[in-house]
Amino acid sequence: MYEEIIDDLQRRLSSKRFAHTLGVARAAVALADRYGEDPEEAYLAGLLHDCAKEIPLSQMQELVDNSSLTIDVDMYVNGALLHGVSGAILANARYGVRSSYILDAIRYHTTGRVGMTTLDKIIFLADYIEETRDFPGVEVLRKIAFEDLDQGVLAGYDNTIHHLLDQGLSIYYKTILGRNDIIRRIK
Ligand code: DGI
Ligand code: FE
Ligand code: FE
Ligand code: FE
Repeated sequence: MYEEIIDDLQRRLSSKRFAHTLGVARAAVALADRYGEDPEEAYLAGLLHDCAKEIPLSQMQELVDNSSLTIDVDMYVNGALLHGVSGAILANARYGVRSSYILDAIRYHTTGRVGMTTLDKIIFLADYIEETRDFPGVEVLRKIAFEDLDQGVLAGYDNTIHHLLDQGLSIYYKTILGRNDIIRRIK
């Protein structure tokens, strides 16, 4: 399935990012099986989630400028945040994805959002737990991800926020709003 997309991604991504991409697609299928989502949609969203990750920030911004999307400035100036939005635009324009369910999962894979869909959560989590990831705590996160999807997403948020605090980086406000929303749903 999706051989043309896979070949194109292999040409456009570094080998490390390409391996990560295949890992996310596979992890997304496993999570889709566990949580009753369509495995093909999960696979495609996983394949394309980082398709814009390695283009220059100026090109990510150009994709946004030429789209109908409006983005707040905190996200617009930060490629770590903007590549999801730009990736969703590219998934549509270059790879022909028309499903807004899939495009949104790509768009929100880094920050999450208030009211995440099941596919949003699957891609958000697959990004952390895929087979090439080996940060401290990844095994625990893998276990939680297959026990309870919302608890997994919360653990993912907490991991990211810990990391940002440790590095002295800013925390995008919608990341906080997304985490608060998951906590509200768990209770
Ligand atoms: O693209 P990946 O490296 O596979 O993973 P990602 O899209 O989940 O995260 C990309 C980067 O974004 C990662 O280095 C951490 C950073 N990030 C995630 N949430 C926030 C953030 N950076 C800021 N400043 N604020 C956030 O809320
Ligand atoms: Fe990403
Ligand atoms: Fe990723
Ligand atoms: Fe991530």
